[in-house]
Amino acid sequence: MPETPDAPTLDQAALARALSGFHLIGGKLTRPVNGKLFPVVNPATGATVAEAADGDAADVEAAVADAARAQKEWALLPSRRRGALVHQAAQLIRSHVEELARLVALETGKALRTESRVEANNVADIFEFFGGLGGELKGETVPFGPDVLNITVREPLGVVGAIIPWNIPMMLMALKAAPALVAGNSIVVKSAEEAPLAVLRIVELMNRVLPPGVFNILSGQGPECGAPLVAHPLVRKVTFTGSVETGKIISRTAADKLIPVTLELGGKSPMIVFADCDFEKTVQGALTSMRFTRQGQSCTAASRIFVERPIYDRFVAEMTQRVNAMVMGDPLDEKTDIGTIISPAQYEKVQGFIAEGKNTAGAEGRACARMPEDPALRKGLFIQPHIFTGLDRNSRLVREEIFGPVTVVFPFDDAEAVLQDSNDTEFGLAASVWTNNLKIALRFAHRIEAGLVQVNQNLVVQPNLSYGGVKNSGLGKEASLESMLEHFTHKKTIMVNMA
Ligand code: TXE
Repeated sequence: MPETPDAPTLDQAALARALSGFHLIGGKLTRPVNGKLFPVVNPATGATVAEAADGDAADVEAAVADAARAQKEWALLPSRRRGALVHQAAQLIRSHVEELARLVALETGKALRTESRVEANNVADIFEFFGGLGGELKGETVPFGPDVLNITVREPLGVVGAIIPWNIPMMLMALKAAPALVAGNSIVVKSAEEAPLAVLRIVELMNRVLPPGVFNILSGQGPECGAPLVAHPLVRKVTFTGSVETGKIISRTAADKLIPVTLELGGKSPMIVFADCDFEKTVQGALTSMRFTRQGQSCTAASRIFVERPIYDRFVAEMTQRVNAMVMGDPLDEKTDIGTIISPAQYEKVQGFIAEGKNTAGAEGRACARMPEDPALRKGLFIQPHIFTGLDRNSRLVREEIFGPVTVVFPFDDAEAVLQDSNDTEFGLAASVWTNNLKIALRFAHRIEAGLVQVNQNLVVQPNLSYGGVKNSGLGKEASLESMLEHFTHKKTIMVNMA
């Protein structure tokens, strides 16, 4: 059995093999009870890079039992001490950033320079940020007269079950685990089938500092491993990022147990561009907002772009030219801007949308950027970014989350009408408005139905800013002190009568 290295390694293939076949339960790398494995495939080459533990209810039972035991002691530590330990563990992530970036690039096909390295750094930031918040788990005193002491205290919920997806697996795990742990909960994560390795390595590294049993991770399929985790009676909170359909299934199970859930689901985010915008900055903003570097596999991707008519043609032409200049290729090559789609299933889904757009009368789909020519990438799941114009507002490409490098662009003439169009969606995750008119920017910021509206910028999630959607995009918030207090603790009231 290959051993996992202590020191950071840049040999991601060897690390992937060393992590093969394990969960991490109770501080130890553990084999699945049923002995089953499933392949982890590099989407850029089609090669199997590792075998992941194919967990089921028996592993869930073991992990939750350990987590429940460990949580009792963990909750008794002073909260600043818990924060300090999480912060100390974050330093191990920091020193392994390059290693983690290469490992996640290998399993997800996300380009190292533009995506995977950024994600790994964000993970260290998130654990450091929440590690610093241990002292903020404060309660209140409520005046009731001189002989009565009424106080509230923040208590952890118990064992948290976290189900994560594959698009930014490390960061989405960190946004759940960091506040959950600092608040005094223990956590059992179920990783995504497509990306189980880098997250396992993070949990392994952090377990060198944290007490055994507080931070556990399982790999496996959704129905066989994720569902029993959600249903386990000792799991007292579930936090999930993924599809709307799975979010609803998880919510139903949680409702039967009467436990709280946090859901981060899909999006169809509008980007609204007024003619008075800073043109250069805005075109560049369209590229980043659309997350073309992540093949558009982002819930906040600007997948509907509305451009005021006077600059519409110029905008589409300039955007097309810039996307054309992006380099698609080996995710681990520093020259690469755009890597691959995650899996054959997602590849087929995205190609289906593109074919539908191309077959729509009156629509034009511009395929941008050159497909890689390297024969080693022949089986890679590369899809050229597509910019569609001329589509009907009711087209599936306009209404459904594609989760691929496909955006649709519309001209507009009337601000009120474009506001209605922006809100004409089941989703409400993010939006951006690009204008130098503060009055318009603020009016849109207030009236767009979304959890996050950005004006003249598009930044990725910040650990200290609340993040989460409305409508079918989810329930509850991640990031920020508020997410820790509201979603990973309950407020207990203590009344002392001294009369
Ligand atoms: O999602 P799933 P998939 C959207 C995006 C994408 C679509 C499908 O549109 O095309 O969802 O992606 C686990 N009980 N997003 O199939 O199925 C599963 O094992 C418990 C947007 O990957 O929701 C994985 O760990 N768990 C999104 C996780 O749920 C279950 C990111 C996500 O898988 C389960 C990803 C069950 N019954 C996809 N079934 C975003 N908001 O960023 C599945 N899982």
